[in-house]
Amino acid sequence: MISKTIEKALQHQIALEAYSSAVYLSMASWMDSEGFEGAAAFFYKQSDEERMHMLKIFHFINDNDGHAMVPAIEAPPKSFKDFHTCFKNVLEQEQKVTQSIHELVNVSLKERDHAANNFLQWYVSEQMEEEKQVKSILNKLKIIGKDGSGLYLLDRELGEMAAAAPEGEEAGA
Ligand code: OFO
Repeated sequence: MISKTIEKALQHQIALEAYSSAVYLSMASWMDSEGFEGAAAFFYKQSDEERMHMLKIFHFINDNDGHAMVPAIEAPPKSFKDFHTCFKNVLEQEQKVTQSIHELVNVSLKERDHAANNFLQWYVSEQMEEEKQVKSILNKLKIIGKDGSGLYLLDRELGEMAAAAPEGEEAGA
C-alpha cells in the first residue's frame, strides 16, 4: 500500500511522462514533414517509450492499492525552429524529468517507502541513459554545424538507432 503523498507525487510524474510522449510525437511529425525520416523514426520510438514509462507508474500505483488517473496535459508545440533546436528542447525536457525523479526519490525516503524507492531506481538509471544519449546527439550536431551532408548522415544514423532498438527499449540506449 502506498501513502497518499507518494501517490500524488507519482501522479505528477505520470503527467510529465505523458507530456514527454506528446512532445516527442509532435517532434516526430515535424521531422517527418521536414523530410528527416530517420529522426522521425527516432522520435516515434521515443514517444512510445515515454508512454511505457507512464504506464509503468500506472501499474505501480494500482498494484499498490492506489488509483492512477489519466492526466490533463497541455498541447505540445506543433513546429520547431530547426533540427538542432529540437534536440536542445529534448535535453531541457529530459533534465526536467530527471529533476522530478530525484525529488520523487527524496519523497520516498522521507515516507520510508522502500517499495517506491526500489521502483524509482529504474527511472534514475533510465534518465542517466536518456541524458547521455541526447548529449551525444547534440555533440554531433555541434561538429556538423551547417553542413547539410553531415545532417543527412546523422538523420540516417538516428533511423538506424530506432530500427535497432528492440521493442520496449530506448532507441540507442
Ligand atoms: Fe521517461 O524518460 Fe524521458 O522523459
